[in-house]
Amino acid sequence: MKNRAFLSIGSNIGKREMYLFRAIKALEEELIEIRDFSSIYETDPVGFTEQDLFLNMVIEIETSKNPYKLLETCLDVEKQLERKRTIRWGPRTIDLDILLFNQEVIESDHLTIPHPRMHERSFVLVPLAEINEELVVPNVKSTVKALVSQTESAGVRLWREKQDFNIDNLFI
Ligand code: GSY
Repeated sequence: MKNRAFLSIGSNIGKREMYLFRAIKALEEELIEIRDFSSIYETDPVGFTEQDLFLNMVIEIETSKNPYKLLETCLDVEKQLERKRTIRWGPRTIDLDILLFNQEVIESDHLTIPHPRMHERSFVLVPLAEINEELVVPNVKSTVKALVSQTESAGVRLWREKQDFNIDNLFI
């Protein structure tokens, strides 16, 4: 069975855009199909604020993997991209978060879906709304559009428009 999921991708170390694109390429090599993607946004850091600006985007994927296998794949891709993380919430070459997996609600020791902070993070909601603003976040029972309108999005600025890069021929 094919599952639909949404992933958030972020980077704030080094060649940030290259890390986003390399993550997408690595996911494709792991048999994950990219169905849609957002523009890239430059975003103010949330959590630990004394760090560089992030680039963030969201992708919609299709996969036959279950959510736990998908998490393993995301962690593998982070490892491949030499993710360095010395401080919790601190700088990283790449961060891959599963936001939504079909309309499932999962709360296990290692995995929480929907992502527990997605409904309050404009760096996730703004790019996600670009893909599908009518999508319902099942645990909070709100559409992405409604959540965006309740969130301060001043720290999220369009950096590269979707139409200005070719997901099938990424420059990395
Ligand atoms: O959870 C994702 C990593 N992260 C980010 C991020 O990707 N973007 C911004 N703007 N702030 C962040 N804080 C953390 S932690």
